[in-house]
Amino acid sequence: MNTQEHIGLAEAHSAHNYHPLPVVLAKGEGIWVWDVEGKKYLDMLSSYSALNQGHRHPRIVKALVEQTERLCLTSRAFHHDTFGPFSRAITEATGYDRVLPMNTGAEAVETAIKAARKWGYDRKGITRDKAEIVVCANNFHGRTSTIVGFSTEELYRKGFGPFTPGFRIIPYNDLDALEAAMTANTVGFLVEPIQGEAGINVPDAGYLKEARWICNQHNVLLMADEIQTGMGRTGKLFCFEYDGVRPDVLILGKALGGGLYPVSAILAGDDVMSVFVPGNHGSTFGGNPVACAVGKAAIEVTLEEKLVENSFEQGAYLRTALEKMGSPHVKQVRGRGLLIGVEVKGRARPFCEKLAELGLLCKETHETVIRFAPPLVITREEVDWALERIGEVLKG
Ligand code: PXG
Repeated sequence: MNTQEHIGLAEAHSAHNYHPLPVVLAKGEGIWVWDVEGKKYLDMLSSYSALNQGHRHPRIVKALVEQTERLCLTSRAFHHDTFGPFSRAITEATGYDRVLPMNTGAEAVETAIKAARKWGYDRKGITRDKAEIVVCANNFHGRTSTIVGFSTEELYRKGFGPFTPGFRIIPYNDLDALEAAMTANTVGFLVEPIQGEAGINVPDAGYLKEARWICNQHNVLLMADEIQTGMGRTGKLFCFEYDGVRPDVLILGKALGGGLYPVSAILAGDDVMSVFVPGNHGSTFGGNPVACAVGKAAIEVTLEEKLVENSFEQGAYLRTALEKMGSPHVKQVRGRGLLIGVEVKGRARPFCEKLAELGLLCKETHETVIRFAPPLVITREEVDWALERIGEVLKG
């Protein structure tokens, strides 16, 4: 089947909850993908940062294949022999006491919400059902009905109510608003270190550091959603490191699955994680043998192949080069590491469509921002290859 036939088939038989570029992919390797016509593209989206290690990283594929040939699923009713090694690898890599694995990002966010609420009741003595969590305007934390309930994006919410109460929305990057939102019932502050879906919004330097201080003053958990910014994407293993702070709850997803399997998790200290007791939270597939094998390999590849350092280096190079282009279409270039947003004066989609024709895949976010987020295995020469095409599309 050709491109049009594939698209036609999908349109005929699936829900229309996406508006993809008209490209049908059939193969991927490293930073490259090929469509059904055999055309090759550089993947500068990386499945919204889930492909930090690149497509089909051999070591991660090997871990998955070996595991699937041995044991795939046990449920958490029994122990399995990949769970402990994964748990140790991720807690050692992050410095947290404990991990609670789930599958998708939204599930991990839901887990963090439940942890914070229960911590508030058990440890702070908050009156039953009164716990409040502070979140930011323009957040993106996933698509469950609780999570879209505290979104400020009408498209995400409209028609999906009634919503879960207990959330207070403040402007992003506004510390006075955070201080003012704190009440005796506040249990957590849920925040993205960079707002990816809102258009790669980078807060002021020190924002998380001050937020940490405010949370400490009010005995409130700082919960960082690093589903998109984590695992080296922003040039540090975690974006919160730029502010020299440590969140109480770290939320991971996307690239924890090594670009080939859904793996998410929350990490926290004993004090928070001990609110969970047998029976009050869980998931059939969370922490399954394949997920654990893949998650462990994903972390090892990220650290051992120095993807974090490469993200920092290539990110700085790409960003500087984009700024130096001095394109008349560009309003601002922003981001950290290899999470870069180019805000253009008009709509971003036509630029993305032209780039796709030239063999470079990327996606607009929030109408006016082109997101450049290639796999972290990209080399300097490959960044130059991308820059040539971007230069051609952004020139006057
Ligand atoms: N938090 C952040 C910061 C995210 O970027 C999620 C949570 C939710 O993860 P899951 O695995 O539940 O999708 C995200 C996801 C899409 C899409 O197609 C998702 C994201 C970005 C762009 C598109 O649903 N981010």
